[in-house]
Amino acid sequence: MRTRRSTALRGALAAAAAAGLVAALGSGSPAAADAGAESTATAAKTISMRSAPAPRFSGSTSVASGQMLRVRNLSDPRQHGPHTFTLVTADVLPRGRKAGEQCFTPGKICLVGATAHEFDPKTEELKRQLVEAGAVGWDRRFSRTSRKGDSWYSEKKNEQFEQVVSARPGTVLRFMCLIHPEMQGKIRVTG
Ligand SMILES: [Cu+2]
Repeated sequence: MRTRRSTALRGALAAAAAAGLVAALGSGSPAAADAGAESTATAAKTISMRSAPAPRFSGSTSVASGQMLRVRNLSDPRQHGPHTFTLVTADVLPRGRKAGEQCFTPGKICLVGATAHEFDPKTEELKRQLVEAGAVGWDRRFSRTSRKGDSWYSEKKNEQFEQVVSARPGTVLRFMCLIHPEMQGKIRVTG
């Protein structure tokens, strides 16, 4: 069955981005403004959001606990719309060919994540660009048991955001894009 919800949510996000309805979030966020500053202690590791040939993540496969992890959007929003970098546990990660469609149903990660970002499909407004849970920094994953995790939303090319990796050494942080559930990746946290 074709999911109207999936199409509607994607369309809503894309429309919101095109109309610039949520543009103020990007430029107004202190976190986004600080993101251009270089980390002086240890060079930041980077994960990039890319759109060619298909939406995907690329970049570092390991990062030290306590090190900065930067996420940057190198994708043209007119091509595939906005992206999110969302930490998730393996059990909520969409799998299989139909995973994308099923992701936008109640209780599934895409809808849960969009709700955490305070995205309202009726008004097409996304009120929260950064969802921060657990300790400050990248550590908390969206999971079945504790619903809320760390997630950053971006709809502008060359926009970037960085914060410290607060997850413990030995953790494997899996991540995905709530808008393109097929965009998935993982990064190992070292000591
Ligand atoms: Cu995406």
